[in-house]
Amino acid sequence: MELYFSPLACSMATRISLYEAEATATFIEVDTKAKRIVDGGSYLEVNALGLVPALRTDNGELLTENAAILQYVADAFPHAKLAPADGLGRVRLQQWLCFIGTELHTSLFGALLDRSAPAAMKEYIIHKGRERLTYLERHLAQREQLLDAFSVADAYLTTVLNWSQTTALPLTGWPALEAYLQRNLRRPSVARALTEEIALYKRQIERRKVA
Ligand SMILES: N[C@@H](CCC(=O)N[C@@H](CS)C(=O)NCC(=O)O)C(=O)O
Repeated sequence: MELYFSPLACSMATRISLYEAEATATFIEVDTKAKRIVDGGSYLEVNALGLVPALRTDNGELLTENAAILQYVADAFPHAKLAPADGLGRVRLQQWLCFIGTELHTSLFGALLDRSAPAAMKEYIIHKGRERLTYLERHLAQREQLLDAFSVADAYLTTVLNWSQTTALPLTGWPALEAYLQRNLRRPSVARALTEEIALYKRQIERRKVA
């Protein structure tokens, strides 16, 4: 399979999941600002929305949206146990994937990372976001991971919470979230993905300077 990704973006959740499964995949870097594939070609021809991640399956199907791609990866590599096998467990996984995607990724951290968003809007977003983080804090205060074991939802949440380090919303007021993040950053799959993507991110910054 081929993963279209941008360094340190939400697509890193899929890279982490692939590493958890020890799966082989081709990683295709995208400049989401320029909407170009770094090695050449328009990314809009792959995904008309210009968003990462996108995943090309071995059968040639193109999948988009984190929640869908992550579940596809979990199902493709069942030995990695990245999604619960029972019906209710799968619904709980979807519940968390939706929560992360809508309440944290897009409407909170995604908006805070948007340099063009007005300051007053960011203040309002932080105000609303605090409630979401407190809700999550209560859930994680008694648990190591979102469900009974590390799942694709944790790969996604770890990726998104990692952005808190560069926004005006550090996790200092949420000790369970901070502990969860630090614990997962030490997982081999996460540490490997992060090391590789930080290096690619630095190269992306250099490339943009000369462009
Ligand atoms: N709903 C999408 C959102 C994906 C998304 O926001 N991707 C960001 C990176 S984290 C992106 O590609 N941004 C580029 C842009 O907004 O043009 C999903 O869950 O996959």
